[in-house]
Amino acid sequence: MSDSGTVTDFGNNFAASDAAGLAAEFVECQFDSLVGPTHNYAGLAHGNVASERHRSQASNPRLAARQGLEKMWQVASWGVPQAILPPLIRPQLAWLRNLGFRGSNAEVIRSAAATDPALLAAAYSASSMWAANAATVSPSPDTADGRVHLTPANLASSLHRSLESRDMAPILQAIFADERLFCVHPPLPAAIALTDEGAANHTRLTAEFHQPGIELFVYGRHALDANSQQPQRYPARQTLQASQAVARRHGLREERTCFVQQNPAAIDAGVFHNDVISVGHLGLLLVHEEAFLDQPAVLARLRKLYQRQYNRPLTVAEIPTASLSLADAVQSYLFNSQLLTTTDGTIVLVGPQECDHVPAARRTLEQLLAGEFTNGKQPIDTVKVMDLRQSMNNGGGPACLRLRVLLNREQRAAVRGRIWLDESLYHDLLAWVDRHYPDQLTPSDLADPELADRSWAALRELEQIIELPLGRSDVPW
Ligand code: SUG
Repeated sequence: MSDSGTVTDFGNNFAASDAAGLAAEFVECQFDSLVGPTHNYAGLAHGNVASERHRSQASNPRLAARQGLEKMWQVASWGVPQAILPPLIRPQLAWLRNLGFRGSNAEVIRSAAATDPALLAAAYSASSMWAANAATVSPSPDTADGRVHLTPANLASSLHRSLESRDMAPILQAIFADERLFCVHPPLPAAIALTDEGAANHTRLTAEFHQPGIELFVYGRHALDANSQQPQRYPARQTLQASQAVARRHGLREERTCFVQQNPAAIDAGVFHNDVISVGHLGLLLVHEEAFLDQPAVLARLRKLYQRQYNRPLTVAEIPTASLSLADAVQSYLFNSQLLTTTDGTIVLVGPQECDHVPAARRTLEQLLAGEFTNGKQPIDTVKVMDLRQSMNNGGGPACLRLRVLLNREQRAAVRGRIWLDESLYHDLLAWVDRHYPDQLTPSDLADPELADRSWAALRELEQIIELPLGRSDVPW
C-alpha cells in the first residue's frame, strides 16, 4: 500500500508503471453455455420456485437455445467478448449404468423411465446451461501465481446438477489448456460440508479491471458450526468451507477476500443463489436490502475495504424492501441482471423481460437509472430487457447464463476452440440448433430412446463446429 492508501503493487505479474497499458488489455469476457437439446421442466431444483412451478410443463429447447444465442449476440454487438461453452452430453448413460441400469442404451433408458423417472430426468437435464454455476473464476491480477484460476463447481447439493462437474471440468481444461496462463483445478470433493455452486455466489469488485480485485464469496451455511444460522425451508447450497477452499486454491490475498453469509430468510423466499439478490460490476454493488446476514455491517466493511484499496468510494445501490419485496425480487429476477461496460464505456444492465412485468421492479429500475439509490449519482446508463422465458421458467436469468472470465489479450488469444461468438459462428449455431433441436419436450418424452440418439447426434456435430476435441471417452456414440 502507498501512503495515500491505494494499491500500487499489481501482484507478481506487473509493474505499476504498466498500468495504463494493462487497463486496456483486460476485458471481462462472457462465457455463456449453449442451452442443450434436452432442455426440459422436470421440477428438479428444490428451493428454486420457478423450477418447482413449471414442473412437467412442455419446454421448447429450440426456442431456449435461440433465446440464449440472441442474448449472446446482443452482448457481442456491444463489443464485449462473448464466448460459448458447449452443452454437456445428455442423457448421461454412464451415470445411469453406474446406478445399476443394464442393457443396451434403449434398455437403460426404458428401465430408468419405468423404475424412477426422476433419475432419468437427472441424466437428461440440460442444467449446465447456467454457466454461472460452471466454476468460480479468479482472474490473474488477483492470484498469487498470476494465472487465471478456475474451480469447476461440484454442484453436489442437487442430484441432477451433481452430474455436471465430471463433464464440465474436461471442457474447461480443453478451453483453458495453456498451463502457463491458466490453472483449472478439479472440483472440490463432493461432500455435504463442501457443496459449491460456483460463480453464482461470487462477485469481484475493483476500480479498474486490471487492478487486483476484492473477491466477495457469499455462502449459505457454515457447515461445521451447528449453531450457525440456517434457512428453515429450503437448502443453503453453498458452504463457507467450500468458498474458503476455493479462495485458498486460487491463491487469493486474505486482505482482499471477503466471506459473507447469505440471509437465511432470503434463501427461504426462493433466493437459492446469491446472484438472485445481488450483482457486482467494477465499483458498483447492486444489492437488495435483505441479501446478507448483518447487512449494515457487511456493507460498511466492503465500503471501507474498497476505499482503502482504490482510494475512492464503492457505489452501493441498496434496494429497500419497501421498493421491492423479496417476493418481487424473486419473481422479476431484477438482481440476476448482467452489468456490462460496452466499448464506449456505457454501463448497461441486461435484465430479464420479467422486470417489465412486475410493476415494482419496473419502478425500481427507473429509480436506479435516476440515481435515487445512490445519492443522485447515476450508477448505470441504460437498461435492456431480454426475453429469456425458457430459461427463466427453470429459475435462470441473464446472469445465470454467463460465466465472467476477466482475460488480457494474451489470455484471450490462448483460449482454445472456435468459441468466440462472431457473425459466422452465430449463424452456424443458429442453423445447427434449427437442424437438431426439438420444439417441444415434456418430461414423459425423455423415455423415448430416439430423443437420446437425436441429442447425441447434435452434440457430436457441435464438436466439429466449435473445433474443440474433448476426447470424451464414455460417450455413447
Ligand atoms: O440450480 N435450475 C437451476 C437454475 C440455476 C440458476 N443459476 C444461477 N442462479 N446462477 C438450479 O436451480 C432446474 C432444472 C429442472 O427443474 O429441470 C434447475 O436446475
